Amino acid sequence: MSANVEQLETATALDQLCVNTIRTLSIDAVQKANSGHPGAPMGLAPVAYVLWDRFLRHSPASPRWPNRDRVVLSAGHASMLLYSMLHLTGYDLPLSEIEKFRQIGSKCPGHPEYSITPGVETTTGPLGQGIANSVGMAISERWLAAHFNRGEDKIVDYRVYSICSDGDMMEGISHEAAALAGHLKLSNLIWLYDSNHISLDGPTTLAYSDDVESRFKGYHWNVLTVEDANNLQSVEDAIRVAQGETERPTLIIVHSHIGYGSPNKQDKSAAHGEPLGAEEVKATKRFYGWPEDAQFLIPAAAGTHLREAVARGKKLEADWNARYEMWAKKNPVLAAQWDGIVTGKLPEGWDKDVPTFPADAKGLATRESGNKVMNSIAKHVPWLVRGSADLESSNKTKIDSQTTFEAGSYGGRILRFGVREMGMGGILNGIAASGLRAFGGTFLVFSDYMRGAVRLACIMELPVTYVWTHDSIAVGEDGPTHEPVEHVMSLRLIPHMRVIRPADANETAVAWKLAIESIHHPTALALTRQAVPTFDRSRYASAEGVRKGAYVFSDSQGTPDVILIGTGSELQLAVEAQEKLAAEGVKARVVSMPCWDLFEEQSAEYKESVLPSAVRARVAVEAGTPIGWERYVGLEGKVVGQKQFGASGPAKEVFKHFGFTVENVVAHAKESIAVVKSTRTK
Ligand SMILES: Cc1ncc(C[n+]2csc(CCOP(=O)(O)OP(=O)(O)O)c2C)c(N)n1
Repeated sequence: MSANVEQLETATALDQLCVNTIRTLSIDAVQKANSGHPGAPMGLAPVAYVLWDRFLRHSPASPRWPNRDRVVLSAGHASMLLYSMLHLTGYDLPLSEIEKFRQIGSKCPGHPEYSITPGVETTTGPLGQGIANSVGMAISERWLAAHFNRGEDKIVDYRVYSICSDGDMMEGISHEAAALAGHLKLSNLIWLYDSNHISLDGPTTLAYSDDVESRFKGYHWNVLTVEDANNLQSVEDAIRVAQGETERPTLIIVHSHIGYGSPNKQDKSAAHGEPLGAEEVKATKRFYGWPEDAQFLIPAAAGTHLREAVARGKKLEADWNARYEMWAKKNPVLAAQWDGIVTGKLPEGWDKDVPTFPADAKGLATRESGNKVMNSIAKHVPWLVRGSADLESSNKTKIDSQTTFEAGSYGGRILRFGVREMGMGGILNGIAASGLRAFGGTFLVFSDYMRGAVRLACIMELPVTYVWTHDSIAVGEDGPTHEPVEHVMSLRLIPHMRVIRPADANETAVAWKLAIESIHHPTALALTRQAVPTFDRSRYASAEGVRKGAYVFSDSQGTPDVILIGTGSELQLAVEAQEKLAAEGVKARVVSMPCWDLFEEQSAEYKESVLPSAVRARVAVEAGTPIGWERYVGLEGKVVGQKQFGASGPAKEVFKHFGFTVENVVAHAKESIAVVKSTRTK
């Protein structure tokens, strides 16, 4: 028997009405889209309801209010749960968008996407990433609080919640992120873990028998359990206890039923990732005491109650604004910094101390020059924080005269990730999404460990900077496991990524400036372990050319016979080859190409001016895979690249062994010239 709406509003307690509204909205959106994941929203609706209704300090009318609590739905496949909450609590997400769930152009895409939907704090979907982001957000809150709050004058005191699932818990990144959160005693962090014992392929017992409670206790977390997700009071009690915790992050293990209320699919993986089906939707609605034919029904009482969040949020924001005004009057210098963080504006003169490096044949490694440049910027950008995955001394990522961010002392700008590259990647995204400028370092070869998070930084257009050093086979003695070969090229493949491989100290300075100026692009700095000469810029073109991705570094007299394109540490080989070829009467132009992505953004005229199409003899020199260079050298061009894994040995010998010599570049140039000639005469 199905109820009518009036009966339902009087007969059902308001809380239950709201919970079932969340459930049925999610069910209907998935059913209409004929695609999506109804099960988790059905099981978790009571948890979301309690969190949003009784705890969350947010302002739906002002989704970016800086002191709002953050909620990260790490189990991104349960996106309809989040969209239902955002719609019902009054965000600018009309029902018409929910009705277009998973359709092109909808504000309700399949998985939550940062900057598409108001109220979505981060893009989730790849399991485990969201919870790592939440750790970055909690770190940011602690840092902002330590930096800006003054005694009783507090402008930062928000909490970070994450809703996560069995899949999140299984992913390796959750281990790294949770361990660090426990170590740092991030008591502002609360994870609500949906323990429903079902994942995509079936029961989690197929592959998962972790004792999650012991695991998190081992990370020094506060662990609480809610035996029944449908018991609103026990969910509320647990969150309240978590909020009272001052020393540890809290994990609330919530036992729930996937697909709750579906007569044939509850507690089955069939409820996980496909619509319930028209008949099952009806049967489920009957179970909830819902009108079985109503779709996208929001009973007035539920709608009104949940939308009270708007007025509450306005009040919270107004109170905060008043606090902020008083605080800003007393702390004008800090207020200017706060403004910079919130608006993304850099402080006046942030780059005024960036050094210009004098010509020096011996030179220095770009990781070294990078450190000098970074420090010259860091002293003017107080909210530039950095981390390294236990490789600070190798990556040269130390910020001078700064302290470590550590448990109980959260004002330091040096983040220590430990040997946790995956966690670092996800945490950096959470930090960047919180307005701080962040960079993280490890060896370039281990960028693979970070790649999932890097890809998300690109999707989210977050200005994270990666300091990836030891950028070629010139790592030397450590051998092939530590020598990147395919990395630079494969990172170039990620849309929106700026991969910059500077050739000398002055190119490194411009590269760092670009990274810091960036608002919408992650930047990868591929830096050398070994010294590279600092070029004499009175003889060669200005390093400002890096801004265009590629530039004519050294031209020939008259039309060149061949163009030599170099990146990073191999530019010097191209320069020396140019001289050798000149001695033999061959005119070569040298192009420095530190960043493909920026070059691609230039006008056709500019590109033609650097790489004239009439000059078809070309050689690219890069100690990485040659695959892809055809784009710039063409079919008649040649690549001095690294086809196979490297080798263990002194760097100079490894380089020579694999053909990174001036002679080899000269030989390839001649070959390319010969190929062009032969095709011309045919
Ligand atoms: C990194 C990653 N691997 C695989 C998937 C595909 N996937 C989406 S949901 C899911 C199962 C998740 O089960 P659980 O987290 O328990 O969610 P529930 O079944 O409770 O909705 C899988 C494997 C993914 N989204 N991300």
